[in-house]
Amino acid sequence: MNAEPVTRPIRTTCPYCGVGCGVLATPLADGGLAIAGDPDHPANRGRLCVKGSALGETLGLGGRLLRPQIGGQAAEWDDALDLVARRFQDTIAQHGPDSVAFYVSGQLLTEDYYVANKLMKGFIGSANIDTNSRLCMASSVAGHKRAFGSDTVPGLYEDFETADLVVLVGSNLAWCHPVLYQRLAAARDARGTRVVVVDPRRTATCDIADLHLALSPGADAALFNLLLAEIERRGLIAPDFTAHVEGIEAALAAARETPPFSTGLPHADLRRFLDLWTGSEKVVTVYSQGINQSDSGTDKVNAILNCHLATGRIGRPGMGPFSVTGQPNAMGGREVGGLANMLACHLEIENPAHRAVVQGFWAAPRMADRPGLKAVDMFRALEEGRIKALWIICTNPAVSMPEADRVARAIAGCEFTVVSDIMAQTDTTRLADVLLPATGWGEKDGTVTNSERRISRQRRSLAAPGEARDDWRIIADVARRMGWAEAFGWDSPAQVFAEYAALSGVAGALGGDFDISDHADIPEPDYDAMEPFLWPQSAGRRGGRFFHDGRFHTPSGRGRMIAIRPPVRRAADAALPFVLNTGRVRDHWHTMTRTGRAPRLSRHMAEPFLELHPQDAARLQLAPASLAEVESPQGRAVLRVLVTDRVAPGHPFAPIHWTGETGPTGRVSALVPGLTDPVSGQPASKSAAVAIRPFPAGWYGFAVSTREIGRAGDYWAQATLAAGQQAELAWRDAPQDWVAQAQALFGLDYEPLAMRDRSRGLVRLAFVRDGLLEAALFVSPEPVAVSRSHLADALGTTETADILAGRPGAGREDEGALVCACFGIGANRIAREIAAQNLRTIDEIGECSGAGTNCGSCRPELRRLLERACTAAGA
Ligand SMILES: Nc1nc2c(c(=O)[nH]1)N[C@H]1C(S)=C(S)[C@@H](COP(=O)(O)OP(=O)(O)OC[C@H]3O[C@@H](n4cnc5c(=O)[nH]c(N)nc54)[C@H](O)[C@@H]3O)O[C@H]1N2
Ligand SMILES: Nc1nc2c(c(=O)[nH]1)N[C@H]1C(S)=C(S)[C@@H](COP(=O)(O)OP(=O)(O)OC[C@H]3O[C@@H](n4cnc5c(=O)[nH]c(N)nc54)[C@H](O)[C@@H]3O)O[C@H]1N2
Ligand code: SF4
Ligand SMILES: [Mo]
Repeated sequence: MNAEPVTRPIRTTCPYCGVGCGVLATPLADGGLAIAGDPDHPANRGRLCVKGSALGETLGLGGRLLRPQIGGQAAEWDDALDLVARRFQDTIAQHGPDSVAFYVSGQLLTEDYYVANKLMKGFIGSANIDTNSRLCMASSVAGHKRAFGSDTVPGLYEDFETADLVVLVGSNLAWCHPVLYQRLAAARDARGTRVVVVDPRRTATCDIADLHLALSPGADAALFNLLLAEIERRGLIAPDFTAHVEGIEAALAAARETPPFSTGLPHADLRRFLDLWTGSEKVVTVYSQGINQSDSGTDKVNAILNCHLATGRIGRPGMGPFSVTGQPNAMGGREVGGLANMLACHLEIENPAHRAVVQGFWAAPRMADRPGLKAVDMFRALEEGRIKALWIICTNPAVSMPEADRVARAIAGCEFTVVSDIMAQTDTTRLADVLLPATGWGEKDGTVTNSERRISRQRRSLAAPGEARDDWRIIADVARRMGWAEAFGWDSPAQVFAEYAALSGVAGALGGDFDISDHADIPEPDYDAMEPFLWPQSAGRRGGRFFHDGRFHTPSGRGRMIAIRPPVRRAADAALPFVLNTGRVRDHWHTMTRTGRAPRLSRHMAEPFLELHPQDAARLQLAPASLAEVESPQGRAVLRVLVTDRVAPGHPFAPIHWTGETGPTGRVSALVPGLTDPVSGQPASKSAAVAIRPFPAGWYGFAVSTREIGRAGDYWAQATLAAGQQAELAWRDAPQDWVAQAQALFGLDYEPLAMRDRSRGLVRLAFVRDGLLEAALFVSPEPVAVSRSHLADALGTTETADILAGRPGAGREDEGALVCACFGIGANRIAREIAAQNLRTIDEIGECSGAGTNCGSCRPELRRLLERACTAAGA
């Protein structure tokens, strides 16, 4: 290994969340990349969170899809592309354009997205292209369009720093937009910004909250209606601004009717919120999936926008509503028209003038003239055989779609499925007829747009592995084979971007706000050198904020307030008494195809879990660390029980990251119904009605191995370690012979060291060869009590003397659960340092141990450890 730099750092952008941090990637002699934050990028000014910092660890070629496959066999590119083009052509010829579909992703680059959208909407002549952004941003898009007439985020990140009050609604910013969270936390330290978190769950984000409103799930529209009524009562409606807004009377009337007890909040908390919001002119209301992923998500968005429109607190420094985007290019996808109900450049598919303009620009033979199928309906149409050929690009719907089991069956049953991915084995690639290897982050060139409308370059720093090709090129190659060589004849992503920028100028001339025509026909060197910029960027306009001038994109030119009637909550079905909330953990990204490969990112949360309130746990007789079986009419999951009062009784939480690859019984979207918001079509992924019962585990197991761990038992969840893998296991019934079971798990045929404690039913087996620990399996009738970090650290080493004791021997210390992923520092070490050195602040912990001083993602956890130490000391 040679970790010397071989070239200067390449300026690029992180491929994870929508903060869109600039990254400096330095190619190393050993083929890897050194990763650092780009001090010159306006989104992060040098900061990175733990996922961004660990990018270099996710780039190995193990598991990559390196050649095209047809029917599971390696194939030549020409054969694969010919087959895809022919099957799509034949299907269209026989059954019409609406019998085919593309399901794409907010993780595609703008250039990839533009090409896919052009092919489907202008050339195939159907709008059956939808994106995983339907599961993510659709309600925000629909809410923006209702209120503003366009899908425009009015504000900028710097507003978080200049606001006096920041309200985070349904957003776990600390874990999901960590660098933006750090910017907010720094502003709060510097100038005392008030922070309110609105979330039924007490998340890490609450660490910096002056007020946490643990409202009843789904009660957000009621909360913001109550706020709107309070705004009116206090005379805070801004008449100069509302002169440019319609619908105010109806919205106020609906708000006045909202009963004050409909949020589930204590009166004093509600009062404090109303006082804070109405009392702070400079207020930013940030919202994310707790708002969007709801069967009334669009109404919730408009309930928030109403308050900003009524007070004129919009598009001015330090104030405005702010929808944070999830994926790195969720925003870019909205701009190119990746959703089934949009055209490119914010133009409307249902507007004949818009269609004609785009058709003319593309010289398109057959324009789609009505919206296509939205994600949930698209997979239903697949199930019913109405869609006969599907191309899935850069997303893993067999895991992430609601009713995921049903979606997986529909994909398996489709006559012809193509999947473009970077990885060979995912729950979705397994179902494909044709697999196309794509280049991934670091290997491709293009642009992305972040949450504040800033367009940045992703730049290539590594060669394409194997035969992988760029997504835009793969799609264009298929289009050329379908007979549209000229329209898809680009040679580089720069040329695609130049065409797109030119089209945006045409859209801008129609009055649209998305206009980057300064870059129309951009030459290659300028594209290479492009600096991050805010849109719009055209002859007349440059970045900045929107709507402070009262000019909107609705037909009347006025903004729109919407009368919101919060839904009446349904009584829970007695058979499905729990409302399951789902979301993300700090160190993993979605279906973990990349973050799951980094040992550093896999130790924070190593298996699928269920956060359950102590009352629920007691009633269900679920002990901490036991397993729960969760069932809904759509599916079933088995999850580790984490008993905590961070969640409310009746409202457990489970993370979304585990898959058939990493934890086959932990696929939580299999539990989620295909219920959607009527306006946006976005699924209600945060509120699945479920039943919960103890999983009857007779035996629990924990295994580590220097090689891949085979599947066994009735529960199995795997994670990557620096020296191999670990797995959590459970069996209903004991296997005949534990040694044989262990040998099968590890693919080893020799006798392990063994310890059996018959009174407690413990079996501990360690495979030691030439003094090195190759593998170990610990089993117990109770959840296995062993220091995971101790076994993980001993793996592949000669530190085997005390291995069967399950904890470090004298003179060695146990790290405990990982807290700081950057420096590998565990909870036990931090607790010891706090006690020994009498540490009082997070910064002191940092000075002493390094924890929390790099990316800062673990600072909320450090604060909790400090609090725990203080409580213990005081007790
Ligand atoms: N670490 C990490 N970061 C990520 C991602 C990742 O996979 N991992 N994914 C990225 C993507 S694509 C996205 S979309 C974003 C998502 O970012 P967030 O939306 O911040 O994340 P989630 O965990 O999905 O959900 C946010 C919160 O909504 C709360 N919630 C549930 N129901 C309600 C409700 O009725 N009302 C309110 N007010 N809140 C509710 C949940 O308790 C949860 O804490 O994260 C991005 N960043
Ligand atoms: N229950 C529940 N379900 C949810 C959510 C929730 O909160 N709760 N959140 C929803 C949200 S907001 C989102 S965004 C989705 C995310 O869900 P998905 O989009 O399904 O998740 P990812 O794991 O990001 O999938 C990306 C896939 O693209 C591959 N890939 C990576 N880079 C490239 C590339 O450059 N080219 C190609 N062709 N492939 C690439 C990866 O290997 C991976 O297989 O999940 C949704 N599902
Ligand atoms: S906050 Fe983290 S995941 Fe998001 S863009 Fe920045 S480094 Fe990447
Ligand atoms: Mo998302």
